[in-house]
Amino acid sequence: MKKNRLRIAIQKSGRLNNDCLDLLSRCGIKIHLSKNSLFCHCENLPIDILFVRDDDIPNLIIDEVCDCGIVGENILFEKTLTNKYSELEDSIKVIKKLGFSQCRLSIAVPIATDFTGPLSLNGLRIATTYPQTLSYYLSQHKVVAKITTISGSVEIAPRLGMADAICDLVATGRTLEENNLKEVDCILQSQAVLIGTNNILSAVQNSKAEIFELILRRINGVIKAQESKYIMFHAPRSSLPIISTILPGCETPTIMPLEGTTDKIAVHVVSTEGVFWGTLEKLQQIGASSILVLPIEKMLN
Ligand code: PRT
Ligand code: ZN
Repeated sequence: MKKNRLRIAIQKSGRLNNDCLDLLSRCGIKIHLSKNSLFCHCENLPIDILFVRDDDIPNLIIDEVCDCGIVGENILFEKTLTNKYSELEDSIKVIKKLGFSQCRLSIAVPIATDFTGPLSLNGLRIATTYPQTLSYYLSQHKVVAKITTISGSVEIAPRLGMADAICDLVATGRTLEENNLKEVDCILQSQAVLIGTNNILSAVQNSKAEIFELILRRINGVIKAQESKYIMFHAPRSSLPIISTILPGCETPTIMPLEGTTDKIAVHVVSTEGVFWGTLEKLQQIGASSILVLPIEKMLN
């Protein structure tokens, strides 16, 4: 059954789940979700989805139970240090950064604690769910501290007297603030990544590699579309040379005549970079009007 169907592991529930399902759906992967399903047959492509805890995804790929999966870089880094480094390097490849679930793994201490650098952590007890990454950071900075590994709610450890500092994921910083903690050093920046077995992209052509390449092309298209905008506006014909300097990342614009005038044109462009209000105001300053910015749903180049 496994042979020719691509198996993708994603988180069953939690912060990565929605974005993963959304990405798969944007890639045209149709699945029928039932509440407790751990395994799902894709209806329109030779793909199966496995729903698991995020921590299990790297090992499922190392063991070749799955061909690829989506996981946070924080988990991958911790697993890299946990497994023998070369073993993981030999069997897993980061194929694509996906841009969602951005966060950072940071050191935080109670607001009243002085912190002048990593050496301030000497002799302290630090609570974390990432003992390997923390241990790596401490040894890099030649700090000797006691690592207390706990599986959740790390941020309350200092209040409970269990730890003097923590090493935990931070996104907005609100959780730290609510627990009277301050972020003092960032160990690792993280986002969701598509990982796969080392041979998934190898030259050996088989139907699995083909389906993987198709999905990868679609993922690239989805990400490019998310970053891009379709911009339409009217502008004086004479301003054409400046337009491309105002809108960097634009493909060659489509120029159309406007009924009843020869000195004004309609311009349609795809901008592959974010379009900010300042950019639109600059267009307005060179005489552009009726400016519309539209999202792009799909993009194939
Ligand atoms: O059950 P399972 O093991 O699958 O899930 P989990 O409980 O281990 O992970 P989950 O769902 O909480 O997070 C999955 C992944 O989302 C993480 O491994 C990160 O890659 C990513 N991610 C992105 C985050 C956050 N942002 C995040 N803010 N993971 C956790 N947090 C927590 C953090 O631990 C802290 O408690 O949110 C709090 C801080 O958030 P802010 O916004 O207050 O700073
Ligand atoms: Zn987890």
